[in-house]
Amino acid sequence: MSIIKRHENNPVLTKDDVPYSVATVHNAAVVKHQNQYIMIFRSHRLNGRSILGKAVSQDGFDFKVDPKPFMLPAETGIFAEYEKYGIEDPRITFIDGEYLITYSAYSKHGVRIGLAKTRDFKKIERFSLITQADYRNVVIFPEKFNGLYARLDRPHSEISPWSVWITYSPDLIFWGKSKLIMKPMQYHWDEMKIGPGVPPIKTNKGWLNIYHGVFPTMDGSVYRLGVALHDLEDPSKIIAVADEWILQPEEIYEITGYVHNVVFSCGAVAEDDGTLKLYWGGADKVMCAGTAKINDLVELCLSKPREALP
Ligand code: BMA
Repeated sequence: MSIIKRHENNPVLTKDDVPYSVATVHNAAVVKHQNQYIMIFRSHRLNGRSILGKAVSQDGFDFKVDPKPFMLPAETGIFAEYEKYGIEDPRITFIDGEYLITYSAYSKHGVRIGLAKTRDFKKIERFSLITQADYRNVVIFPEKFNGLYARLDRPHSEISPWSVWITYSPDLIFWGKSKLIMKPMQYHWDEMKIGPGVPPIKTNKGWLNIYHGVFPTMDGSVYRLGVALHDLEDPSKIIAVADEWILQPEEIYEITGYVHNVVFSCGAVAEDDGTLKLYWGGADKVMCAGTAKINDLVELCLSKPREALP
């Protein structure tokens, strides 16, 4: 039995649900805001570059897409220079009364991370570009540690496989104190690269980190999801990384699409009853949803761990 239960109506959102022209709907962040579920999803336009759309749901599964896109690449100012090739893979963290949206900004200079803020998902303010080039997958913790914001990030590396780092900031502009905290494991489902997925979820045993891991095959790379647990007070300390994945491409809409064999998550909602609603892109083409017990994910880390830094 799978630890993640796929929703019966998967895929829950596809390009056919979008009232403007797109080729895909995937890799969405989802948050609960004023008793509604807000989904900010990525779509490829028909020129191959990405934009962000917004959809709203009352139950977390049945979403209605806004008539217009939520965020397009910036046209003026410093952001325009770095978003020309599109904006991708949003993640959302609620902290100090506002939602922080991190996203990958693509341009001829490479990929770096932009940070935008909103309080109501109507007015958005682009705030800062928080990495240089060659970073993806930045998730911000929903609490500060010793007065500092903390993020998990994933710089590119040619020497060592792509790994998860932690970095801190006093103001969401200047970032430092970076440290490598988790690496892929050789000849393991995540041996090629790992990257943060869902912004960390607080549990009584630690911060739950749902990440993606990639394995190279003769038929291309396979993207799966895994879990790790970080210390509540010092999130640079990893308590345990689960040895087994929690989700892999199995359904037809995960096996084939825009890029085949991909499940990729940027968001989840932790409900008060201990259920997690998890969202993932299927084959970079559709949005899927499922549920899990948060305790089961925590227990998987604790009962079947592997080394964090092999
Ligand atoms: C990664 C990113 C993701 C994508 C994944 C699978 O490198 O581009 O947005 O879902 O590859 O194609």
